[in-house]
Amino acid sequence: MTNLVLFGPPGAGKGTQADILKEKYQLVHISTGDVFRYNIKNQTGLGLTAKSFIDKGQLVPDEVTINMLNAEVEKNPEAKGFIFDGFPRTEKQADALAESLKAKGTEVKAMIALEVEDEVLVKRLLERGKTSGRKDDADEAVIRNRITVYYEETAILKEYYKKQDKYYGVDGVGSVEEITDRISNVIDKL
Ligand code: B4P
Repeated sequence: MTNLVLFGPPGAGKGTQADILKEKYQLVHISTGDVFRYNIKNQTGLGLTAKSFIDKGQLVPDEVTINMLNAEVEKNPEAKGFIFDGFPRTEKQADALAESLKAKGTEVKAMIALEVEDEVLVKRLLERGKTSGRKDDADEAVIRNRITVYYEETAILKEYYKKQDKYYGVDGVGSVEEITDRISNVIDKL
C-alpha cells in the first residue's frame, strides 16, 4: 500500500493537491477537515463538538479526531493506499496512525510537506474566506491563530517523520500544476 501524509500549515494547499493526486495515483483521500465540515453541516454530535474548536482556529481534541480517522480508514477495506490530508496534526495522532496502519500490515510511506510562508497563507485563506462560507477563513485573527497552533502543536511532526527517513519537503508556492509536478517527482521515486 502507498500511504502518504500530506503536510503543511493551514492554506498550504493540501486539500487542493490531494484532490488531484487521489485520481492520479488511485488513492483514497481522507481529509479530517472535510469530514468535520460534513458533520457540522449535518449537525451531528461530532459536528457540534468539532465546530466549537474549528471556529476558534483550535485543534479538535485528539481522541475525537483519532476515532473519526480510524472509522474513515475502516470504510475503505479495498484501498490501494491513502492520502491523509490534515492528519496527523499532533504526535499522539501520528502514533495512532502508525498503530492503525500496522494492524493492517502497512505503514506511512512518506510525509510530503508543502512549504509556504505565513503571509502567503494568510492572503490565500482570506481570499478563500470571501466565498467559502468558512467561519475559520473569514477572520484574520482566527487564521493567524491556526498558523500559531500549527507551529506550536503540529510542526514537530517534521522531526517525527524525519527520524524515520520519511520526510520530503516541497516548495508550495507556484501554480497548482507546478506543485503537483514537484509532489509527483517525490511519489514516483518512493
Ligand atoms: P483543514 O480542512 O485541514 O484545512 P486547511 O489547513 O485550512 O487547508 P489546506 O492546507 O488543505 O489548504 P487548501 O488546499 O484548502 O483544517 C480545518 C480545521 O479543522 C483546522 O483548523 C482544525 O480546527 C480542524 N482539524 C482538521 N484536521 C484536524 C486534526 N487532524 N486534528 C485536529 N483538528 C483538525 O488551500 C487553501 C487556499 O489556497 C484555497 O483557497 C486554494 O484555492 C488556495 N491555493 C491552493 N494552492 C494554491 C496555489 N498553488 N497558489 C495559490 N493559491 C492556492
